[in-house]
Amino acid sequence: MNTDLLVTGSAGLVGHALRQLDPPDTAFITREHADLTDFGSTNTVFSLLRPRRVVHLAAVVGGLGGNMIHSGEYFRNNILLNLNVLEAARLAGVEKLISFMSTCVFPDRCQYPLNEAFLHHGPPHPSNFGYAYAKRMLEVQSAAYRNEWNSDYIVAIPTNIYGPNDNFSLTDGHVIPSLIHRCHQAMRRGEDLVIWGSGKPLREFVYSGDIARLALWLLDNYNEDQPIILSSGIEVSIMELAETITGIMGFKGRLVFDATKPDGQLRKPSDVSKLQRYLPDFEFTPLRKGLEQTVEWFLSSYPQVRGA
Ligand code: GFB
Repeated sequence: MNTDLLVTGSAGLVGHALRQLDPPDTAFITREHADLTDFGSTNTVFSLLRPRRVVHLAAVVGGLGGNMIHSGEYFRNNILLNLNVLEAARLAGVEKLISFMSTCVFPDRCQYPLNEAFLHHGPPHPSNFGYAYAKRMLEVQSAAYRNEWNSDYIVAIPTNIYGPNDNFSLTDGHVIPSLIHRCHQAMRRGEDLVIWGSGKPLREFVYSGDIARLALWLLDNYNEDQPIILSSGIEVSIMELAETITGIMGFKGRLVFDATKPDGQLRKPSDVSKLQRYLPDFEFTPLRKGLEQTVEWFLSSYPQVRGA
């Protein structure tokens, strides 16, 4: 059976957004279909489906909290599943494969704005070094395969992605889903809303639906060796983010900043010039609109959400 497109990690945040785009002749696989940390299981699913193209989303991810606790698990499982997927794709004769890193894999001490060429110019932030080094090997493996076997493997580097069907865990989730979940709890219990750190860090957030659209576009139009950063380039402080979320949800209580929790990187602005060269007219979903859609999905799905 030859499918046109295989999407790994399709039960996650971007996988959910890709399903909404309903690409034709697409196999959406999840960990129920294959354990991608096991090569035999990975090779079996690729041999059966023989996809022409692959969007490789499967990853073991977490927010700041999860990364600080699970550096060994995140390194091991991400190295294994990336090694297996890119090798099984090569053996199955896949024509094009896109995989994903994220801007937190860049060096902690880096020239700003982050540029794709800086990827290996120093160690990542200590809070997520296990995940970051594993993810950097995606770029190395893609380049090595292109060099030896002419594999058309490309790598995208989104900034912080958010949206429906995210992991809403209060401990392992990223900031947006964690704050939406915690705000919902605080409203029901009449409590203050606790926010980690100082509220001063800046982040660039990108809506999952935008990444899904860009992934399909890149599959057909991008084949450079170097990765490409996917971001609007617009920074927002965690304080401002929290105020926007509480405004959308109608929270009237106090915002409390828990200084015992880490800020992580204070900022990681990215250079979006490469993407703008390729897609000068691409319109990212404005943060407020993306947050409204994410809150609406959360409230209509809760408590059947990941990490509840
Ligand atoms: O989303 P987050 O965990 O990702 O944290 P990173 C972003 C910022 O939000 C940090 C603050 O400054 C946190 O201190 N924050 C405030 C919170 N309240 C919370 C909360 O309740 N939960 C969380 N998680 N943060 C990620 C990497 O780093 O960057 C991922 O951990 C991924 O692997 C992503 O690569 C792009 O931006 O700090």
